[in-house]
Amino acid sequence: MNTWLKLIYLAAAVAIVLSSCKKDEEPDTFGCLDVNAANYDGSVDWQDNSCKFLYVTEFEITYHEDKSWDDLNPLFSEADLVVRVGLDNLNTVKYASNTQLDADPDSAYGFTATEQFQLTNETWYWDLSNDDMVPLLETYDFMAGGSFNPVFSNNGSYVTSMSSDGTTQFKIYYDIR
Ligand SMILES: [Ca+2]
Ligand SMILES: [Ca+2]
Repeated sequence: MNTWLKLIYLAAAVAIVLSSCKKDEEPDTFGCLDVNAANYDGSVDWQDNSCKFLYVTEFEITYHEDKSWDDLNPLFSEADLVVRVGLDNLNTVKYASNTQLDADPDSAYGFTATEQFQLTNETWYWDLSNDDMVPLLETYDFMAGGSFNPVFSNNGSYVTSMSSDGTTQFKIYYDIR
């Protein structure tokens, strides 16, 4: 090998060592690399145990179309609300509420979560229906529905989702832990 070639190899080797040294001098950063977490940070180097997740505590439904929902039951024609929440276009239901009888179109109705399940970073679905409480006089009717990403739109305590037809507001309250 001639001298020039040796010098070039030497220079290249020195450059590689210097650049790797420089890289190693940057301090490693630690944080949460789980995309389902409220404190996800894709810029950190290493996962630590700081991840905090969203756990649902309460659901709230407000507003629906003010009309006679149970036409054949004139004494109780107000809607009887049932809320469902889940994944996969509601093919997987994670929560279904008790029935709120004869609901007022402008009042807010809260439902405590029976299980505080984790809200993951994906599209969640909800819908609101008018329950069929009286046989023959009432039918089960879809009223409104929508979708949301709880992690993407999280504000620290709840997510608000308007129904796709704009009539109904749905809120999910959660704890971060
Ligand atoms: Ca009714
Ligand atoms: Ca009904």
